[in-house]
Amino acid sequence: MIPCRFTRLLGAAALGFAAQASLAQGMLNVINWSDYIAPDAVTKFEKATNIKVKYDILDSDDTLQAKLLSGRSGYDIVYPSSTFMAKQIEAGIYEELDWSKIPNRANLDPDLMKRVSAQDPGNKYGVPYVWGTDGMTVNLTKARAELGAAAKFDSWDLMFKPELVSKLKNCGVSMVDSSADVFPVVLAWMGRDPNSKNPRDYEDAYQELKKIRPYISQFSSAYISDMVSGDMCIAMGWSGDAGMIKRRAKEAGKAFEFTYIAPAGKTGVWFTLMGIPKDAANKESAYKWLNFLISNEMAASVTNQITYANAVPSSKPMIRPEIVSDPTSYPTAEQLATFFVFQPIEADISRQMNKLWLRFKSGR
Ligand code: N2P
Repeated sequence: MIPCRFTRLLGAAALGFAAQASLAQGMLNVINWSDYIAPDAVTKFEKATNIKVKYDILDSDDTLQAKLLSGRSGYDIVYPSSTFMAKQIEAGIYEELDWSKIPNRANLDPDLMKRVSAQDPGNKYGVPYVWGTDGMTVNLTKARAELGAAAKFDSWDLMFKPELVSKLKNCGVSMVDSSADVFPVVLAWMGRDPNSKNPRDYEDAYQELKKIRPYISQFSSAYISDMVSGDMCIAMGWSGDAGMIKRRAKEAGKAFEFTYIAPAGKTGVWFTLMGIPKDAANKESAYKWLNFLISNEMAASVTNQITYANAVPSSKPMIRPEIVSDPTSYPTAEQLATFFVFQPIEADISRQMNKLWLRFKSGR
């Protein structure tokens, strides 16, 4: 039997080694959305930097925000939507970036930086990652069978009109679990200001949503596989996910025809940013990650995999032409001119929205 003192010593040595290894190797704790990075990005980063990455998945801006506001989140890199980050910046939770540690900043699109600076003044806290629109991915093969050959696929009516969405109930209706996405587009569809500050508008939008509640099969931000398998035939969600649905369905040999609808004049553009929480334990590693992700190679690789438009114009020659030319990923200038930009939501409206959202989801 090994003497107890000896085992204790062994244990201590092992612990010492582990601590040393992680010190020498460096650590990085990342939390990002599902299907939102090139699958080999983490291993490439680990190889290039000798930093070990722990990678978690988030399912909504609301849950990320709860983690960030509850004190120490434990993350070194987070991926909020710019509208949420704007409020989180006000709450003082982010590290002011030392851009000198991100030399690839030179790659970032100046126009995009300017747009983002409306929500992150002076671009002090956020590094633009990718951007996209809200819309609907539709399995035309299945939806046509329910709605008839004459059905039109160009407006939110498909999702928000009870007489239409009720017909899709059979083949599966998915909606993002995000009040900050759904309320603005419902308001736009109703002809109201999508970024309204009037509580009355949200109450009215809720009344519309209530009518379609019986026909919604699931609330989810990770609906790609449900669309690929055919379990859902319409998903209110985001642009790049549509590209992935199309590709994965093809790879899986599914004979479905898919389309993405971003209704002209009735939907919005959003930006995902990367930020470092103030209390991050591994800030130097975090800077390396930021710089790595906006290199031409990585930015191209991310867009090639997830089909979301990135913030690095010089990566375009490396992006597959069918993605760059697809208005799902890169809306045309004419489309963009009709789209609104999602704006940060004030605390009182946000509280009201969350309350209505819970009521809506639970069917009350
Ligand atoms: C997840 C996409 C997240 C987009 N696949 C957030 N607006």
